Amino acid sequence: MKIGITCYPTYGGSGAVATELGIALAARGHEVHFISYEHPFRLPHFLPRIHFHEVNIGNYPLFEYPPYDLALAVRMHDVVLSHGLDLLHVHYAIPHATSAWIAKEMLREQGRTLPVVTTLHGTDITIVGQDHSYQPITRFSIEKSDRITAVSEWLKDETIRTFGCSNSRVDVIPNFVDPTIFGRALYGDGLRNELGGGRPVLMHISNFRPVKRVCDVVRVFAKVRERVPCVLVMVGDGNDRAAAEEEARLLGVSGDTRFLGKIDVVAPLLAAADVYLFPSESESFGLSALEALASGVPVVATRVGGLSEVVRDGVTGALLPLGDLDGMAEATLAFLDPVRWAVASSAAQKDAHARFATADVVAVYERIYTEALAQVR
Ligand code: GMT
Repeated sequence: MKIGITCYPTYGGSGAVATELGIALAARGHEVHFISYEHPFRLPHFLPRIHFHEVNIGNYPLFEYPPYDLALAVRMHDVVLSHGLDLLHVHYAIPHATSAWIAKEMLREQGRTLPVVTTLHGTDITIVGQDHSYQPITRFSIEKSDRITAVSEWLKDETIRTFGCSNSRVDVIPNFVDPTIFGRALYGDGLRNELGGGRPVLMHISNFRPVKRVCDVVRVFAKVRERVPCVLVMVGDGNDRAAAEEEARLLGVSGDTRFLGKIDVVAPLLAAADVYLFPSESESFGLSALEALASGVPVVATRVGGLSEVVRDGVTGALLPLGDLDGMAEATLAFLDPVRWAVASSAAQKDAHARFATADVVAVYERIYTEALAQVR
């Protein structure tokens, strides 16, 4: 198949999933065309059967707010025609599903049908889609998609609750992880020793947006460190980084906290961690939690959104109420016991590899594509 994929190319879960999906599809023989404003961050510069088409928004002085969604629709239309694409798969409803619908309507005028598959990732439904300015167009664009997928049962329910969309079928297809990249035994102990100097390593990876509650990560770490010597490694960057750094200073733990900034290749880092901290306010799935589990790292997280579909409470990690920092610190301390850690680490890796392996999940997307093609013919 020739598949067009549109996603946010910069740091973020939906872009990571879309890019890994494109790479996996190309490895299975499909031709994949990424259409976006920048080269996706997880995409190496050359891979067979993968193409990148940049959306150019121009710089016409009248446009204080250049209409990216229109430029994207035009680029989608172009690429579909010039490369003979079979379908478009857009990740994140706004504005990608809307642009895809416009491109599809332009093609219809030319007598060409084009199936559009939309994958909902989370904040497109929970935050952006509920903003009054975007609500009606989000609902419209979701309903106009030929197939809709959501990354968790929770997000599917949330989509139906928020938007109605009762006539639309939503298939749940979870995030996935490559067991040949994320795994404890794939990397040595060198990085763990480098980061912690022999002490346990607590880790958090995100885009440091308010929804991730990065200051809570630091607070939980400070409570744990009062009882057991350990270090905290914070990976990523975003609006709340300065506040988290300040919190570490105020709590007197900045000497044992390292802020590494944005790092694209996270598998070796995760394999060097002992416990992963994920105190999010909302999380439709939690890709980084899955990547941690697949690396044999027990996850201590909040019981929000789709996280309970990913983390098995008491087995592969612990789920606590939002804001229960004492509970998260106690759960972390429990996992730092070497015997408990070994059992949880092995269970985490096995469970993640068994339920969310790339090959299995990508096959489900392929089935959805085949069905969408049959539907529009
Ligand atoms: O929150 C992020 O890290 C970015 C956001 C996105 O859409 O780029 O992530 C969402 O999609 C991920 C991939 O499907 C999910 O694993 C995340 O849980 C989800 N984030 C939220 O729901 C807050």
